[in-house]
Amino acid sequence: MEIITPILTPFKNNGDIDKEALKTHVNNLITKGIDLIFLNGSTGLGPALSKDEKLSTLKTIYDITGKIIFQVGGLNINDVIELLKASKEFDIVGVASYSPFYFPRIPEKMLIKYFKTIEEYSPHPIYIYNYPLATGYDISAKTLEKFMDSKFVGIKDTNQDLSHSLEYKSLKNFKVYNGSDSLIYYSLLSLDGSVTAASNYLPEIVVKMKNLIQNGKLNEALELQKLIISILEISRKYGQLSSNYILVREFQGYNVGIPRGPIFPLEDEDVKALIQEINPLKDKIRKFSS
Ligand code: ELE
Repeated sequence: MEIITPILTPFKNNGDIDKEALKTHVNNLITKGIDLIFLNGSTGLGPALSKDEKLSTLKTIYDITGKIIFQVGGLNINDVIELLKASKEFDIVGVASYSPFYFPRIPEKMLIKYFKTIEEYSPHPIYIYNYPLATGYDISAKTLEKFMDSKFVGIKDTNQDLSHSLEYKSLKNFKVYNGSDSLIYYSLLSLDGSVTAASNYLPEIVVKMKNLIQNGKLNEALELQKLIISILEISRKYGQLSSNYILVREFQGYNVGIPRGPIFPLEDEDVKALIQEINPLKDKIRKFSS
């Protein structure tokens, strides 16, 4: 079972990517036992990054680790193809893409064509990123069966419905991860692992959950899941994507810059309120991490 961090992308005040902050963050995650980094995902504001920025996050992180799934998806197919070609220079675990989004009523045949194009150009194994709530499309196990072959090695299903993720397990030699922070425990128990945004700010807790499950201590592991859900509930009030930046600073003790509009940084009063709400949980976290 694997813990995969969909890494956030640190920005400077001028809107550029803060590469040093990104390196510090990856270093910490790998040191704390995270298995893989999912790059340019939703938490990384992938749909809001340019082609060049997507490649620059890869170059930056690759200095530290090759344990990377490189998300290349987008609506400009030329950019997608260029990123796939450029990824040849990097010895990484795989590439990934979400479905084309925004355009309604795309027929299944076209969705399949999109992934077949990725297959044609990818020098690496391919992971599908299924996030129906965000993209408007569901790449179900049934759809996947119609086009998948050995180059498609796994899926990250961001879905509150675990049974939906479980359906992919019927596909042979296929890794299945759920991407919801509220289902980390269940994903570790029943799938190949979890892609968890919370592992950005509490990697030690998520890694501990995995170890507890591996040692059969399920009740203790479930307590950690509950803790993460309570943080999630708080952070969603202020905007989960922007709150992640504050939570890394609060829980890990270093700066990961700020998000970039349209995912704007939290205003000062919201930062204050968020910190006030999570402060009472810090003792619990310390106890659980030891
Ligand atoms: C999840 C989102 C969804 C993480 C990525 C991820 O960022 O690429 O827990 O459903 O609100 O897709 O964090 O979060 P939930 O894989």
